Amino acid sequence: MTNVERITAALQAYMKAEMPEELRKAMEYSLLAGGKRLRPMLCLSACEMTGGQLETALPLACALEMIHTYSLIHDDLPCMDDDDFRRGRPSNHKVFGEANALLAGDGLLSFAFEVMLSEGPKHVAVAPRYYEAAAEIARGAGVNGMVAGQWKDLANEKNPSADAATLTDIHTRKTGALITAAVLAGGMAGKADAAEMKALRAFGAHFGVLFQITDDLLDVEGDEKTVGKTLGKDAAHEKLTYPALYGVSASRRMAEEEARLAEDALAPFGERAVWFIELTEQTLTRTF
Ligand code: GRG
Repeated sequence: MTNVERITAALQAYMKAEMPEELRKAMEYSLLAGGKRLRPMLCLSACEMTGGQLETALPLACALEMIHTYSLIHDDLPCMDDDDFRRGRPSNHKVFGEANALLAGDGLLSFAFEVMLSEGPKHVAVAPRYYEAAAEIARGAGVNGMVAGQWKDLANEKNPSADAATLTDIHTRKTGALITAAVLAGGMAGKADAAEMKALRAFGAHFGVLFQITDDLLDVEGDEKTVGKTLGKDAAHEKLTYPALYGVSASRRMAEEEARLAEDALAPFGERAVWFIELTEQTLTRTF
């Protein structure tokens, strides 16, 4: 079984918990619709790279994917980005209605914390920093992380005076914070020492920017079928993005520079970082 299959199997198992059937359907519709499973993979891989047990990181990884999926459902709502397609199928609110989509997102967010916290006692003896990892995920998702980034993103639509510092701040929070939390949580579930945690943080920061720049570029140059969502929306909403501020070629060069910095940050791990290096290279040329 690959790690992506392990994550999907664990998500399916968690979703068998008792809850109203219609709510389960709405949550599963988006959670089990595919997606790259990037954040949970970062978490599991950081745990493995730092000498930890995969089972310890699995509840944290699943919680990351639930939180990420809730953010996508809410982001697609008409009151936010108003997107009709996500993960290659109609957005959650198109199928279940706005109120139910809102609740499916709320359900995934709260269930993420239920899973992380209720699984803790099983893992804390082998991973004493397990709850610290859960707190890191909460910070990444929360009021100074992803939620703050989304807030600032919406506040800066159609803002002609928005500058490079604002762009960096928005994306460091909106995309980077949960990605960084994923690798840090993996390191805490593993046996990362202080120097390795510092390296993971630096990798997360640069990889997060790289991921966001390539996301912005896909919105300009990607293929809708392959990406699985409506493209060209950033320009339509007059969003502050890398291509809008710097142009496509300069954005591509910035992505290459962030990839180099992300790979440099992995130096302390030597050969053990091979999965992260490959991921970074693939992200540079990703088509979805
Ligand atoms: C609603 C609080 C709240 C936050 C929303 C995730 C997000 C913040 C907005 C989505 C819009 C967007 C394009 C964000 C930047 C990059 C990003 C997070 C893309 C989606 O993540 P992927 O590519 O998606 O990992 P999959 O479907 O593969 O999991």
